[in-house]
Amino acid sequence: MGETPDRPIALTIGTAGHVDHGKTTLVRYMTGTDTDRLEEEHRRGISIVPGYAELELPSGRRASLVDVPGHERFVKNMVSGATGVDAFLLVVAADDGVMPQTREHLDVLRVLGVEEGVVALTKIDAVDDETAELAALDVEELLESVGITTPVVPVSGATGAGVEKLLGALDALATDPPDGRSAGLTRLPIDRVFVLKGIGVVVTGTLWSGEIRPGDVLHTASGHRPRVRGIQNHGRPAETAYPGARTALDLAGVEASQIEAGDFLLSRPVPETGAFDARLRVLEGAKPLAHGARVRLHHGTRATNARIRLFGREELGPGESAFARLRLEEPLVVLPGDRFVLRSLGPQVTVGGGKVLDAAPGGRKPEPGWLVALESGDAAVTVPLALARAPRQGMTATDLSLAVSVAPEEIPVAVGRVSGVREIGGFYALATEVEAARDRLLEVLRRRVEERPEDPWLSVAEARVATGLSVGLADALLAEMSDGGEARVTGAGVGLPGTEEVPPELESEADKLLEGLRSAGTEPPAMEPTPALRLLLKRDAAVALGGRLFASREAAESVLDEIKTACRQNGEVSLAGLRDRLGTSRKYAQAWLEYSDEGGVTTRTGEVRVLTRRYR
Ligand SMILES: Nc1nc2c(ncn2[C@@H]2O[C@H](COP(=O)(O)OP(=O)(O)OP(=O)(O)O)[C@@H](O)[C@H]2O)c(=O)[nH]1
Ligand SMILES: [Mg+2]
Repeated sequence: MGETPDRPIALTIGTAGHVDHGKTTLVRYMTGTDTDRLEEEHRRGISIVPGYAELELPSGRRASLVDVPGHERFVKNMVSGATGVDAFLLVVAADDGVMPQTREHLDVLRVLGVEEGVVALTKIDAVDDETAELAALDVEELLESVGITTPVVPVSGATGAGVEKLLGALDALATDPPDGRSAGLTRLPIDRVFVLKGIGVVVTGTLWSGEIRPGDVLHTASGHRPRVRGIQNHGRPAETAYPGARTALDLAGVEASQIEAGDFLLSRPVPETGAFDARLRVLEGAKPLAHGARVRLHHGTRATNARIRLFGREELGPGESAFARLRLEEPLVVLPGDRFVLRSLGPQVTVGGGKVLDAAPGGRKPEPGWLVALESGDAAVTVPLALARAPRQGMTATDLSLAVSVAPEEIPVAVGRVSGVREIGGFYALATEVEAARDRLLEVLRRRVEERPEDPWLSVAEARVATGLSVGLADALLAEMSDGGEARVTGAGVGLPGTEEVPPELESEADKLLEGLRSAGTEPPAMEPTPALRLLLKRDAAVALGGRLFASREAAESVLDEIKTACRQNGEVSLAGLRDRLGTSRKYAQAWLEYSDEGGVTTRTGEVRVLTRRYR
């Protein structure tokens, strides 16, 4: 899709930097917007919560600016503001140089995977050249130590010196929307919820992935399903919210009390998780992280306490990384590929973070190779492993994309390169499992024909069970076997091709048997249910009495008529009475009365039968 004039802003730049270094001043100079909205922020002269402004770049492109607070007490708000940003604007005051939150913010950004950005060396008007140069060196050293190469632009938020150059540098940033964060699924981490008079509940956030349009019904983890009434992007109505865009949604169908900052809005329900496996990194300047340590985990716009489980090691040293499990004290909506930030609980400082690999880990520790495969992102390895973890279930492109972190639309291509995995009716499954299921079903069908030639069909439910597959995958296999002429599948059941006809030998055997039953009349023979007899029963040409007695349908009708007549004449019929009427023995009369009771024609009262209400 090309650039359309109305396309809302989808590039979001987050400020970063130590308290009082001039972030808000610079944003105000560049945008005309005062991002310090709170009275308290003005009174104290510091930012407390993230603020938002729209920035026009020299090329005419526009970007969103998230202006975060620099005070060490509000790093948690900075983390929440930095979630979902595409690039950073690190602000360092030339009169102060690199300070603790300069480093910490840069750490947070790196942990979040935001490695692209520009540095503004500000307050340049307040220092002499030498001081400015020293500060610039200080910044360059910091950038080098973390492996980030980016221009350092001297500016002043007071005089506007250098701002043009800064805007040019920001304009030069790549603008790709956020990479593969579970594309296909819409996720908006909410940073603000408020009620507007005459409008209703409004939420804001930086859209992580997917698109939102008016009329969309979204989901929260708590089961609410708000409908999007309207979308705004920096105060202007928008038809679509794009990934990376600052987004305000006007919601129907949800109360302000049912939704809060920290929640995600999702295009479909995603289960919350209480634990996930990840690649965990400890920052170079941090203390070691011990197995079992409790930390503060920030994800999206939410934070919770979590405990670290290291696999087979006691601690993780500064600058080290390893696979680990994070056990959350409150569940989160987490997906593979998501970034998270860890801060220590004692002195609250950023100590590390990582990338989620498995959001639904099973067992006490991951199977060998599973996390390595997930981290490699190589679908040729991850897809078969993911399928093998849920044997015979099959997975849709959506299921797979969530499990192995490949966009759903890329799954067909990815799977196409994987041997041993096939697509069947919208499911992906291990080819060996599908073939084994096909063989099992054919075997059960063949046995069925042998054992019950008169009724060689399985019900659809029986056929599904015979495959041993999940219902969805079984149905996909049945459809494929039907298309391929391997099986006949109708609403009535599943059979082998050709089994729709009763074999002629069986047909003639049944004819002969029926003749016999008819001539036996009201004195039906006792017999074992043969295929021929079962065929007659199925066709309703014969009926079963108790004691393995079988009679023709005509005989049964005539006896029931006899019973009804007797009852209508005498109000009741006794065993002896029926015996005499039929001119038969007590044994048969008894069997017929029971048959009549069974069929709901009569009911027993004492020694006699009377007609049920239905036949009276
Ligand atoms: N001389 C001069 N003063 C500046 C400049 N930029 C900011 N200031 C002053 O520095 C102080 C702090 O500026 P802010 O813009 O609020 O700093 P901040 O980085 O947003 O601070 P927090 O959000 O609290 O971290 C204010 O008194 C500003 O007037 C500048 O370029 N030159
Ligand atoms: Mg500020």
